[in-house]
Amino acid sequence: MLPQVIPAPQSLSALTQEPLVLPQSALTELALAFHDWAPGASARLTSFAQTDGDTSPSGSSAPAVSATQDSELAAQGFTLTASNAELIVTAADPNGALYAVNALIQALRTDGVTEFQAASTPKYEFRGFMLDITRHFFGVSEIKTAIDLASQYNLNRLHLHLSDDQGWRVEIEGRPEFTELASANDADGGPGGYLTFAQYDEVQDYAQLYGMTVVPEIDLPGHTHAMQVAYPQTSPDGKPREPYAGIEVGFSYLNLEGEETWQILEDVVASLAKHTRGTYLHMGGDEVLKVERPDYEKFMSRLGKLVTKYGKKLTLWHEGAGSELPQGTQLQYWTSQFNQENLAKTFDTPGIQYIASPAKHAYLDLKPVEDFPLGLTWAGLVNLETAFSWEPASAIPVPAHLITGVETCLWTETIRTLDDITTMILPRLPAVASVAWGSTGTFEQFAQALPSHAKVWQDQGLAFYRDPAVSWNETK
Ligand code: TNX
Repeated sequence: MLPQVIPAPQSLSALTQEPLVLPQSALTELALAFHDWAPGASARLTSFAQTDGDTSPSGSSAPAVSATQDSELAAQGFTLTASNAELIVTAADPNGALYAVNALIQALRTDGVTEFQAASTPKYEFRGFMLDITRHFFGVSEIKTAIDLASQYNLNRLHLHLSDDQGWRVEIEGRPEFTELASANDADGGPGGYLTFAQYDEVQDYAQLYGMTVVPEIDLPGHTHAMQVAYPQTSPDGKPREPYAGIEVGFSYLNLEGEETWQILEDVVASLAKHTRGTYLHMGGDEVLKVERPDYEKFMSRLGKLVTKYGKKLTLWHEGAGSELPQGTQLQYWTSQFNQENLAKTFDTPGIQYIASPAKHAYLDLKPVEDFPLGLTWAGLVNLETAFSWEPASAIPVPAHLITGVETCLWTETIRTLDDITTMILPRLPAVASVAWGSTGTFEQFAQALPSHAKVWQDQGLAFYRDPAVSWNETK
């Protein structure tokens, strides 16, 4: 049997029909070979070898093991030869090494796997997962589980939605009111919470080990009710506000020109830039329904300059298109409902890139079937096949050469627990991850690979959805 690897490598073939049997010592030796240059690959392989490694005596059958960095390979790419005589990895960089390890571990979890070789490189440099920790707060432990799953399917960005109407979720230097006054609330009145600087750092450490860069989002100038609970002076009417526990969107917006608004925004951007290791800050820009377009664009242009002043690059939802934006801005396309008329203005502006997150394929908060207990339906249903079978350049009205990434999003209006999170992202996250990687396999092949993955989720106690397109018979 060929290894059931997701995302499917562009090249994967059996070397022989011999079963692949690697002793634990070979895996440990490979982990050691990664140790100095690919710590995430090393850590993941070490923990796999300890829990699942074949402990049969290695004896004379131990394969020759090597792991080398090869800068000739395309970024994040790898090659892997796994036979009973040789276990050889070459990788462009630490991410490529991690993705080789992901493939190897998935192969060793495939029943009756034969000796094989694989080679693969990602189609899109940017492969993201967004978690909304605002509508319902999720802390370090749930975020780490999300990082584990996303990085096992070769995603390399963790976008955290950190502010919205319902709550403010990260500390800001010099502005303690954000977390003191505006974080103790969830969408249904739950207890909320926020990340301290130390916790934000802990999340970044863990993400970095597993090849993921954190992209923090503060959503402006709409979705700002929580900010106005903390700082009423940022509201158009300046009046105090009570915490909001509903799930409506589009009602809140800032006093766009207020001096105090901009003093507070400057503190927010300065603090976020200081504590964020990655290049990009996401400043939102979506669903600003009560502001005139020229005022919106003026605000966005000023905000872009502020982000530049603090040494970072800007990401916005695609409503930002049409504003004057700094070089290198990323626009994240999500729906055909807004701002289609301004997209083309960006196509000739040098240095504007697009991330494809079309809701009708990539939003994992949408229900997979009508009667699903969790999720929303505003952009239709997203079943497993819908999440897998799409082409970014056809799914969004943007020229292919401007699309540099794919991101899948989990909004949490109806998501309250870790089980809810994993039920929504498993197995659809691996489906969108396959699109982001540019896997060439068919949906049938993908569906056939899933049961061996689901067995692992089950062993780890992770809830998942048994989409009817898959024969889940390997699992209970
Ligand atoms: C639209 S996606 C939103 C979010 C909601 C989501 C629910 C986007 C940029 N805005 O505020 O949570 O739909 O699917």
